[in-house]
Amino acid sequence: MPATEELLQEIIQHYDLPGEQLQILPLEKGLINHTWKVSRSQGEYILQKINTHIFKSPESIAYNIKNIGTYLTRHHPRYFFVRPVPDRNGNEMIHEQEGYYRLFPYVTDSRTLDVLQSPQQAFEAARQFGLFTFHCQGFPVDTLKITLEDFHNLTLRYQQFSQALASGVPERIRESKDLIDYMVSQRSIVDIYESIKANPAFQVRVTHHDTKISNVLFNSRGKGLCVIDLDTVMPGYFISYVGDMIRTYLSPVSEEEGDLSKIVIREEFFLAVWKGYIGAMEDLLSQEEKEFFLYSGKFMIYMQALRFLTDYLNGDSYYKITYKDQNLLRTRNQITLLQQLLYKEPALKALIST
Ligand code: GN1
Ligand code: MG
Repeated sequence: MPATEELLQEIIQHYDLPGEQLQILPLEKGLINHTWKVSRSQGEYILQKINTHIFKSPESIAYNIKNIGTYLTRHHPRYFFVRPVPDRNGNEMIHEQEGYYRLFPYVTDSRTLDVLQSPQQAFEAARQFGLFTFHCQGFPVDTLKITLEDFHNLTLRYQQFSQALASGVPERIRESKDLIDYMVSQRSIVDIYESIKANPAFQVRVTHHDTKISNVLFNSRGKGLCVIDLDTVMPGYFISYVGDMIRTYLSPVSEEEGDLSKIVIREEFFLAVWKGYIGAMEDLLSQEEKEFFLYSGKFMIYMQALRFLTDYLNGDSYYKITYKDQNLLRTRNQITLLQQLLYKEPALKALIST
């Protein structure tokens, strides 16, 4: 539920902010949380309401961000990290009339991108995600709270898919037989994930888990400034980072594209992700982890295809849809992307072999 103007004004009263209150305007960014821009005579802010249907424990988000913020301020004071503004009582999250809110300073001369246009932007974004984990290296990762249980647990996603095959909408199961068969045929991607979990060469690190391009702030010269939207920061593997960048930065069209011929892998964007991420994380990644750079793309694309297909088979209960069979189209889209990646695998591997 969007909040009323009155309620928003009330929330602002929790803070001790300089200047007079001028305006609160909605910012149409993001599908999950509601966001507003707060303008005062001295300074601007971003106010955000957490979506508690998805994030059942908003306090966990606040807890993680506060601890990471404190750690970064102490150990890497020059690393740019946007912390929520504390209210008069020092709280970084406010609970008001069933809703949870937080306020961020608006970073001057910053902007977000909705669509990735150049390899340089891919490089900058990959670098910022890498730098975030790099600077969190000494942070005790086990103390992070889990804000979304089993978020990137591919084993569980496969189980949910199998469950949907048993209890989903029968007509949909019949109609999507070719897609189901394909997903089953690629099950080895899950087996590899399981071997990664059992392999000590793969470290669990502080991981952002949502590398979409709009989660990076850029300045007017196109330089990456920092990562934002830390709600899904949890312990994780580097394949979650690199995988979702491969999934969302390499193709010129999004997961919503129905013309499958437009789904292609752009090699120069792959190379940019490699250079940006490895440039920041080189010293922390094991040789074995680096060898799974390309696998991480298969991991995330396959997982996303599984999640869309599972949701379709279950009657569209998770992802927002605006037309019938949208989740089926998204599944086809992601399967095509996976096939394109597999097709290009030798060329991509050659690009990054050193
Ligand atoms: C959801 O809404 P958005 O784009 O931030 C989903 C991601 C998926 C993505 C696919 C909490 O994220 O895991 O990759 O859709 N987030 C959640 O578009 O399920
Ligand atoms: Mg989305």
